[in-house]
Amino acid sequence: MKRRKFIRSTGQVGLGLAVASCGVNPDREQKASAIRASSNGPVSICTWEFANANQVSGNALEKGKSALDAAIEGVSIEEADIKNTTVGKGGTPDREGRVTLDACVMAPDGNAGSVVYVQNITHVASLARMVMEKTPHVMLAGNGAEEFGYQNGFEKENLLTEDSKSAYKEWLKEKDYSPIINIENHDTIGMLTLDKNGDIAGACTTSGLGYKMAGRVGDSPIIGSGLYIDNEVGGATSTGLGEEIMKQVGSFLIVELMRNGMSPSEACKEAVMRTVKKAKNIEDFQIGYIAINKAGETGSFCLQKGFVRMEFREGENKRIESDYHLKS
Ligand code: SD4
Repeated sequence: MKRRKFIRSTGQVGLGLAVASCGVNPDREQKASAIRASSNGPVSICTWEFANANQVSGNALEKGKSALDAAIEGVSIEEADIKNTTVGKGGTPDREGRVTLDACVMAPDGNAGSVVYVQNITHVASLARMVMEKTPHVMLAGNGAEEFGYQNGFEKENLLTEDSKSAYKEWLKEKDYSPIINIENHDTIGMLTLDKNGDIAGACTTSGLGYKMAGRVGDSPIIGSGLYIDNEVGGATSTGLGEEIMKQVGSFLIVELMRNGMSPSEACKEAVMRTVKKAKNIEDFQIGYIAINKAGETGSFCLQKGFVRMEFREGENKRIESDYHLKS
């Protein structure tokens, strides 16, 4: 058996056992299969107020493009926007002044691709897709990912813009590392799409935490943490302090909770509550999740006030404020 096939099949066995051991409630299972049977696409949702990106994705879906094509088209808008200092070109650098990008994608067939620590390519979600489609691997890092990109037509670019460079020079004066909740450090774009065929895909792309340690990689490119799709159930993606999201494998957790009957909002809330139970200093950071199920129902939940999602449905692109845990 080929390695990839082996991994996929053992993964499925593992999942089956996990579900069996939690005990599937027959009512919930019935509800879940009814939801799976009635898809209401197309729908596109994304983290934060990336209205333009979500509109582009929504328009692509309306034109009949696939969920994966639409998600990547959508997030590419933010990767190319040099005014956005948390995604793609123009992203805030690490403490050594290097911009390092992370991204992943997941397709309706369960395939996944990811790149981490990419320093000279803007469209890392497309690069992650290429890893998924053209290599026997899921994740490529650093120079290897870049070399693979150049061999496949990606352009080498300097991602540090003049604005990011001067902000970095300012930062060097104090070298203070205290992320500001909901501001510069928390604008990763995670996007989930449900196309006209009822298929679900997603993409997540970021420059990670601003002024992070050299070599640091967050949740965004980690399949299961920053993004997870199971086309039989739904998808989830995250934003916020990656260290806390990774510890709960948050996006995978949300999809499994939806599989067992929770609505997207309930599942996002439960994932945040796992962090609330275990993490220290929850007042000092933000985490937020968005999710979609097979019926096109969506939801979100976050730790602190201030997280929003965009939602495109029936030609309308709406800003929706997320419910949150820390209410004073
Ligand atoms: C990270 N989760 O690298 C990302 C940061 C983020 O909005 O979401 N910013 O930890």
